[in-house]
Amino acid sequence: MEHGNFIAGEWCASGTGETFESVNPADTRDVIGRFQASGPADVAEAIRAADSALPAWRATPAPKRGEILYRFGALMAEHKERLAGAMTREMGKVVAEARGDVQEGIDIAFLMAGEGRRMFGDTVPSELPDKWAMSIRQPIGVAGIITPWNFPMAIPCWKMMPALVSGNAVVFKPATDTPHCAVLLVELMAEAGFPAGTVNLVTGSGEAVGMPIVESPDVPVISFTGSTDTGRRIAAVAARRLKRLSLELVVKNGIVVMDDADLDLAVDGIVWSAFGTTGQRCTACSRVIVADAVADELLDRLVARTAALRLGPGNDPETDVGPLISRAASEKVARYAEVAAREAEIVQGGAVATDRAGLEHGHFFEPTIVDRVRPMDRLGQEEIFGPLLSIIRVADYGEAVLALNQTRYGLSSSIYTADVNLAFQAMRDFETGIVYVNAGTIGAETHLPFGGWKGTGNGHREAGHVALDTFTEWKSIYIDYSGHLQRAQIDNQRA
Ligand code: UN1
Repeated sequence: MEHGNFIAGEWCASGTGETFESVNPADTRDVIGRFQASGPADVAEAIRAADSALPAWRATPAPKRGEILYRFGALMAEHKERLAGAMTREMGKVVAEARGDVQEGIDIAFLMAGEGRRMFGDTVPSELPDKWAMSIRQPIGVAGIITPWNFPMAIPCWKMMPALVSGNAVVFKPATDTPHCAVLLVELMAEAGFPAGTVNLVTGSGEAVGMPIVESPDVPVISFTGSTDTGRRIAAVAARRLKRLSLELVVKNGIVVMDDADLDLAVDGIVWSAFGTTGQRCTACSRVIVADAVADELLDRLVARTAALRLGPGNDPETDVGPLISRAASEKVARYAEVAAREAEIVQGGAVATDRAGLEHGHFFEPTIVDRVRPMDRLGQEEIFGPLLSIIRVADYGEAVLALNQTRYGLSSSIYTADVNLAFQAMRDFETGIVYVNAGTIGAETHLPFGGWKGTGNGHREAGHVALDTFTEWKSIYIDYSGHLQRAQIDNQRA
């Protein structure tokens, strides 16, 4: 089946006349549909539609805008099973996790719907008598939303819900690997009642669709999640045009296990964080930094648990670990497994798993554990984005902190310890936007800020009420009701 773009409230074909296929990563013979391979002219049309919708949308009271977000969240909840099934088919994650992805979209829709009635500014005393001082948020304009395939519903919602509730219109370009998930979302957004032109979907490549959005002078704010190379290119263009830009890029998350940790708990958290979503979460754990005293014991238990994980298609209830998103992704993990074989010690997995019955048409890779990685090795430094976990052995907490922070990235981290003092030191010392104590690195909730330190981002946050910061301008307003000239910083300083 062929799916259109959604522009000015209508489903339509691209002017290019070209389409591309989306396939099931667990079985590439299963073609999900054909999608518009759009070009710059489609982007221009979508931006025009968004621009025309803006005046009425920004004039709509925010609580009213919020009501549409509530309806959208409720529709997602009503269609949760259908959406999750479609997501598993297109992206590969196991159904329980696909449901979680949809749920995260629902959560942010409801959170941001509530922002329609909050959207707090400050009302503060003036330094002068008979003068009022306050600040309000206002929308920026047309927002360009460029999203990855790994959370194909949650992340578009993280970006579009705060943009829309604060009165912006959006042009949404989803990842080329998951256009069907985007179409299903936008269908429900239209049904929820977002006015024509406030939500526009244009499918296609980063070059032909993404970059024209970023380059357009009529799109003053961009939110992007993806690779650092693309992020840098976007940042350079956005800098030339002085655009607002929120970036969520490469990660290298770690879990520290101290010698007093509950090892069963740690193993549960590590296996879930490293191999859940086949290691394809921004928050996934790719390094375990473990105290020497318990390293062998932890590794034995980890290997036993990992060896028992069942690979398979995500819609099979027996499956623990689904496929990678694409052949390229699987080849990338295989290249890192070669590095591991040369530079460290593979103690579990390490190969593509297509030779097993039922897996031959998908992008399956064995959950892999590599021991004796050093912090500055390639495996300790580079993002792999797949089911490959490195073990780094350290002597004590001091070495652990050093190893954990010795990376250019900083999204999520965790410590397993029974020592309350160490737990608090970790909360202070770990250089990441998210820190967990006695839990793995994945599973952030939507009402707290989400984002990375250092090279993972550019200082902005998604989720939480601070997500509004990306999509709003502040306006400070002073009302002088004294009836005469009052000079700030001067008249109130007279002796
Ligand atoms: C991502 O992988 O980009 O914290 C998002 C988590 C999820 C979100 C991950 N709530 O694992």
